Amino acid sequence: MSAACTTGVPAPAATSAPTGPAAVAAPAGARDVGVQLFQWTWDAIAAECTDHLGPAGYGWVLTSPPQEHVLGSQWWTAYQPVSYRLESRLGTRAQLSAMVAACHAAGVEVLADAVVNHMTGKDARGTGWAGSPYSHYDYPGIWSDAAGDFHHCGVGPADDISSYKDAFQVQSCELVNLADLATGTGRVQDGIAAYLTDLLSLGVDGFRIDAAKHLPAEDLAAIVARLPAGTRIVSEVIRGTGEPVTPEQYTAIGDVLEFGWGKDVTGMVRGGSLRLAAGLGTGSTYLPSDKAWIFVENHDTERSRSTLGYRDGADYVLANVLMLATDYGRPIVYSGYAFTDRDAGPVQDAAGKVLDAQCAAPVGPDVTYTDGEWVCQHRWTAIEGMVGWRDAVGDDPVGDRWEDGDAFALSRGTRGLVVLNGGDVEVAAQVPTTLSDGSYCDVVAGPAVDGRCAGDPVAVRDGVADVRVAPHTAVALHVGAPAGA
Ligand code: ARE
Repeated sequence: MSAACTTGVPAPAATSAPTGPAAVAAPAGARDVGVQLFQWTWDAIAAECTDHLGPAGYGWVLTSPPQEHVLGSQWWTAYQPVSYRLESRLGTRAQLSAMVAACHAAGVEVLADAVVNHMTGKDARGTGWAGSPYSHYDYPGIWSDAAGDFHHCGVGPADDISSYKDAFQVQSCELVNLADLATGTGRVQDGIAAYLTDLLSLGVDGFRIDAAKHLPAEDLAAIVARLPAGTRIVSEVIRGTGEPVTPEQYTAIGDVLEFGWGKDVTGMVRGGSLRLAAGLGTGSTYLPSDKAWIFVENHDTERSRSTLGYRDGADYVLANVLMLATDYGRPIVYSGYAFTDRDAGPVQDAAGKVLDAQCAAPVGPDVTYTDGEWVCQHRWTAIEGMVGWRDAVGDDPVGDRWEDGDAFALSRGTRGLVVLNGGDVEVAAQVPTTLSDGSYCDVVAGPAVDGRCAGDPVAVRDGVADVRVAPHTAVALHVGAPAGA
């Protein structure tokens, strides 16, 4: 974990008591788990920080893009900026500011999705969400073709990227017709830095740089150099076979999203080959751990169905358990809404404002979600339990690994043990562990209530855990959750 990843916001006082006298406080350096609350309004994120994210131990939240955008009901209108006014269908500037304050009070940092590579992809004139007029290459008072603010690569009739194997096209042509900013000019760099600085002035802690692959790394570096030192930056650079623009080119600027992890864990879990989990994050096609942010899915892979998602139920949970258990990279839990149509936006009112997210009770892998319903993966019992597990193990490295058929286990120092079963039959096993002797609650099954574990307590004797793991589930023990308290 890079130093820049350590949360700078003080953790709130624990709201739930540890489960027993032997419970051990979370070590320093914990709370590194983030959650992408896709298309959540600012008001809903504020409430979620206070009521759930902070108490559950999430360290930070990634929002959807906050700037003024084109009109339309689809989710992706957010990725077509019209101006940098902080007025969107997710909320106003005042609501955004209040959300950041509420999250910080709950010990949760806020990262905003920064769309800085391009403006709109609309060929016709229009008006944005906040009333700003625009045309494809003219954004009054901000950018214009006359000022040289846009690239026109001259490749093909529409200036669109036609080959990702050509770095010039990737960084100077248009991504799906989106007007491509000439980020090499000082004028454009100043304008983008001013937008990001405005967000920082509201307390935002850092940024996901959308479509970073499409900005030359030196242009992005010049923009980031205009921001205060320590601003958290994570670049979206998807590794593509044989492509000249690579994630490694962006690691000097900050951290980078590692798309390979979600892809590989998907194949592994779908194939029932959890014993291969030890190899996740190793090898030359992975970013170094201290630069990598990992996720099972994001809003794009959820729609392309290229990774596991909420519809995959138990397998999706297993992948999330692995992500939260590993010491490779920095994990991001994804939380969105149910959909059938790839383009469908979140539920909106008649004026187009997104309605505040509501998490129905119960939420989880066995619930059937109807279109538009908030899936609230971050509140699923197993995922929330593993966020607490990760906070308890802190920076302890992966120690012992164990495998048997479809089952896989790993320890994190002397603080935690996870045993996963990717197969179709129950696993009953004696798993070596460095946890001290005692009886532990399985936090994947849920939090202890009145001192009673939600699942079967697990005994550890002489460095061996005696576990039973149902098919396609996991058992997770940590020092902060002893049984029988
Ligand atoms: C929409 C319409 C288009 C229309 C356009 C302009 O769908 O038909 O032409 O508007 O009017 C999102 C949506 C897009 C949407 C866009 C703008 O996904 O559908 O277009 O918003 O509203 C590449 C990029 C990567 C990018 C992915 C999607 O490298 O950066 O494509 N991901 C981010 C976001 C997206 C967002 C954008 C960028 C744009 O996460 O949500 O788009 O802001 C290989 C390559 C990858 C490539 C991938 C897919 O794997 O290696 O680099 O990713 O193929 O092409």
